[in-house]
Amino acid sequence: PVQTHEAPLNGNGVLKPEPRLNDPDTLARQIVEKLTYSIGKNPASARKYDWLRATTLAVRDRIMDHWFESADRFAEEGGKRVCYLSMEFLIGRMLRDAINNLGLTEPVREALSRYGVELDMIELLEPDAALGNGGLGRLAACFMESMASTGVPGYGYGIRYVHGFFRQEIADGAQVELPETWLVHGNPWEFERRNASYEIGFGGKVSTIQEPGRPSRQVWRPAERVLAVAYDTPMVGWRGRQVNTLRLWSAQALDPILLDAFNSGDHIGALVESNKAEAITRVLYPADSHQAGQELRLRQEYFFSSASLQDIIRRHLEENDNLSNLADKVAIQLNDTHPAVSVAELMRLLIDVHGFEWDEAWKITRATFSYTNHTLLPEALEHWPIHLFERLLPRQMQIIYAINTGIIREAAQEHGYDDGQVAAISLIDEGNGRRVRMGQLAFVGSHAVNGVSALHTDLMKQTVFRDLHALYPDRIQNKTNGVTPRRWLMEANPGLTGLITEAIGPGFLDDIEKIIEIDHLADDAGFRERFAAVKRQNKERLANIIGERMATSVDPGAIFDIQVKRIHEYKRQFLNIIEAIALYDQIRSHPERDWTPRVKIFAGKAAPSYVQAKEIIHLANDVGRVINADPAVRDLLKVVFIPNYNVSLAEIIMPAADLSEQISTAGLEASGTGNMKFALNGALTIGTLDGANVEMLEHVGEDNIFIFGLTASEVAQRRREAHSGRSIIDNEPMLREALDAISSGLFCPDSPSRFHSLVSNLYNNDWWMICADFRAYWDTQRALDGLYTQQDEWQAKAVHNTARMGWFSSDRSIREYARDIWKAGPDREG
Ligand code: NTF
Repeated sequence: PVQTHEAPLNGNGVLKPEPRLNDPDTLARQIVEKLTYSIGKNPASARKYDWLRATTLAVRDRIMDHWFESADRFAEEGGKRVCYLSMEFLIGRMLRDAINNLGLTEPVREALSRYGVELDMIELLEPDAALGNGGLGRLAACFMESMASTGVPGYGYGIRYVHGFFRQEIADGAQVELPETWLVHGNPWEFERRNASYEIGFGGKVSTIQEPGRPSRQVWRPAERVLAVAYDTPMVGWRGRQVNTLRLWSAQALDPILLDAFNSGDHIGALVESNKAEAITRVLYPADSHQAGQELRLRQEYFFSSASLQDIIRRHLEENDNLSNLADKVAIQLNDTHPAVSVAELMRLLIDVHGFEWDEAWKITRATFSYTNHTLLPEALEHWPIHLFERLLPRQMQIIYAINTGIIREAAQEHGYDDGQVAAISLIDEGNGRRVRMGQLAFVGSHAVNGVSALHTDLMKQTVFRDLHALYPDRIQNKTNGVTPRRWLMEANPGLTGLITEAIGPGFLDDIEKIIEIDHLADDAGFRERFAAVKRQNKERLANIIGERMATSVDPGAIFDIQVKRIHEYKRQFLNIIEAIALYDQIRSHPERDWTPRVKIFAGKAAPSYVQAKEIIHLANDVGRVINADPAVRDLLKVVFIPNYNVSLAEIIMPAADLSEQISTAGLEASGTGNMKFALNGALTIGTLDGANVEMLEHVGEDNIFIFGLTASEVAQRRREAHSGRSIIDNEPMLREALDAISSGLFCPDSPSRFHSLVSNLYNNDWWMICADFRAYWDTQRALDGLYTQQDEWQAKAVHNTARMGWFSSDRSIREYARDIWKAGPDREG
């Protein structure tokens, strides 16, 4: 049949396109059409990148139809919408995800092959959308995909950073940060929506207006205004059933140029305002688990919060008479405290702009918001100096004081709180140069507050939010994280997906918990062998990349022992490196023993200002250089640091792991999500009882996961006792020798004292329990060495891991949020 592009109009004059055909012929024709008329190339002259763009545009056309359908359906059903406010969306590449979810992977592959173009090659040219730092941002991306896949009408709101997460290079072993430029060639996935733009104010004054016969009201006259302009990206759900919207805000000056200044010769001054405005959305702050504390960061937070709320309100008023039923129609999830200023901003909009009384505004606000906490690290908790807050957001500051007064009065009058208890729940930290505590603000402004794993939620109740939890005992609940099986199994590991489909049919693709049906195949030698063969292929692919990028050859027959994540002291890459050095030592001293070959692989970025984390990267590289070149280890051990860890690299690494390192100091990793991706792809975990590892243990069973080390409460106990590493080091020769080797400059002869402070911290303090956990870690690693030589046993455990990870799907997380917090989505609406 001939596919025409003349789309008929329906009765209302709305374009009703014919459904596009998805066969390779039609796709090939349309891709070439895009190449010709949108890119301006013909197949003969087109470069790979042109094919990528043409393919993206052809796929995007197909998404559009589903997108409009979803939007029409939500509008018709009038159900509740979920708005996910997040400073970060760490999406990665989008083409493979879109065509996978639309069922177009094979037809597109076939269509391109007719022109001698390989889908797998052009996919690699798409830049990662790296609008996030790590776990928190990647979780937001998994949640967007899962909302679209489970039928939740979800809207992501965030910032369209011009420069996403920095590109990492390693120069002489050290991290170098380079700007990331994902938008330089344009972004074919996004649509600019000039009609959805809002003014955002900063600074200025608040005055009280008293009109005769009316209550007084506050009017904020900002000194500065910028424009927030929306860019929309479609988020395609599984089987394309639903397409949701990710709306990212870009800042622009109201006047692009000050013509008066320009005409009078001040060419730079004429652009000052526009530069200042655009600076707001220029760069992603690269600090993970650490509060940035800069004014620009607070501007970013308020900018995207206010724009999102104005947008939510405008849409609500298009469909409803007024805002009193806002909470019935919209649930707003605050992803960590970065958008917590929204609580004050919604109050301002309700009271100052829409004429609500305080009490009703507060009721609506609380009923609308909910808040997810992602870390307990004190250095990560956001608190802003009052003077800065007041200068930038004077009206919001007034509102925060008023909220605080209400909460404190309630605590004192109804619950008899004394001064000490009041200070603990106050939104204002008086002890620390007077600061606004954003966690407290998010907590009191929300009807539900959640942690991201069972352990983390318990610790939230006992630590950061102990006092607020006592005051509002029903507010905190747990929502254990999950990962999307589309990106992290189907797309990242087509080999394993194919094998599972052969074994149990495709049902698990629609309901990942059905993957449990392969569990009994752990006993089937033939299945284990095929499972191991898939792993081997994935390891070979990674080995090739390591060979190409780093000129290091690694043996795919060795254990691939992998730790990839942000570099942080609490994640303890240092412990892993020390174990590598100890092993190196032992292999050299006992060449006669039967060592199991291992490749230790690291990747991850350090915050540019985090000195210790950068030293750890340097150490990993220095140690790798020495060990990999030492003929005495006979390739029994390799240490590799792969630069520039990002989502695309993770998609190659996760399926290639035998062993997943999840070794944070217990009590400090809120959940972890890499742990889930690895296990889903059949890696065994060596880990502490931390974050979601605890629940993984419950699901996979204690025979199939390798847990070691102090528990969270033991860590807390040792810290109270001011534990130091010295006595442990004195009694543990392997540890001592490894540390001596580092201190001696063995790995850094050019600068022997490079790692002195890293090592002396262990002697003096051992805050992260590296010495305390070393022996247990070493013993567990050696047990794993032994197990690896029993391939039948190892592979059976690997199969159990894959089979039992279905529960860790972000579809399950999203269903729980929808049911317990948002009261939205298909289950609720029937
Ligand atoms: C991270 N937090 C936690 O460190 C991880 O354990 C967790 O899996 C993810 O959040 C997702 O919940 C952060 O990234 C931040 F920024 F809050 F520190």
